[in-house]
Amino acid sequence: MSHQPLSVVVLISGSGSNLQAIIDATANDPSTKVAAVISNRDDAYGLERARTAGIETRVLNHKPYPSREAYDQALIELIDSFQPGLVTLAGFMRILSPLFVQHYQGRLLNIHPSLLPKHKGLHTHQRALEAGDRIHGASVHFVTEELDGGPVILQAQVPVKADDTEEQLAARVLQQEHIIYPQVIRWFAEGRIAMNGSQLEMDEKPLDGPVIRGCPL
Ligand code: NHR
Ligand code: GAR
Repeated sequence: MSHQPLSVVVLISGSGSNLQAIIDATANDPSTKVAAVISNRDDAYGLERARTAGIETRVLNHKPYPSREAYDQALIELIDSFQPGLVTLAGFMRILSPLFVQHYQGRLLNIHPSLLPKHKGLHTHQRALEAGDRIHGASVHFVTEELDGGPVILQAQVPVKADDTEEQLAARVLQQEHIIYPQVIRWFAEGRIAMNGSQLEMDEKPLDGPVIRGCPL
């Protein structure tokens, strides 16, 4: 007996390299299907990647909406028209209101380019360099109302090298993002991870800290 595949809606704002990693990982995986890609920007390159893969795309521009809540309500209606079991933020650059987050509680994931709880918010690579961090990385977490504050499922560490530029460091982190985001989506599709209230569970047991992929050499 096989289940219906997990249907995933991916939200993007830009290049969509994480989207590409998700597309590639799910292409030969009958357990998961990308139902649609939604961008708040019509010039996001990720839309092109989705079209190339034969995936439905939609653009919902936030600019004409009078408030964050009005936009988020429209976004909910658009997403729900695809009836997803999982919604993933992949370089989606809009903060989401409590109304949105509550609607998708337990089935909304984000990838954030830092070792949370360090460097929440934007410009994480620059801030890791300024802080003199020796290790940096990326985190996949369930989204809660607290920005970049939801329970972290999986992190990948990368070394910060002595003369790193922001771009070099970002590229090293991004490479790991492309491994860990599809991994977490696979775990979700297999029913291995869940958020119960605010408690993260893996294999039906509480998981009180993230799984960590150590520093590659
Ligand atoms: N929403 C909630 N409620 N919780 C989270 O954890 C969220 C979220 C929405 C997005 C991604 C996030 C990141 O991983 C994310 C996590 C955008 C901003 C931001 O300041 C901050 C964090 C994240 C995404 N956005 C500006 C805004 O006013 C716009 C910036 C721009 O357009 O360039 O929305 O880092
Ligand atoms: C990724 O590094 C992702 O972690 C980050 O933006 C990049 C998107 O790249 N997300 C955020 O900073 C969210 N605020 P991509 O479009 O190529 O996947």
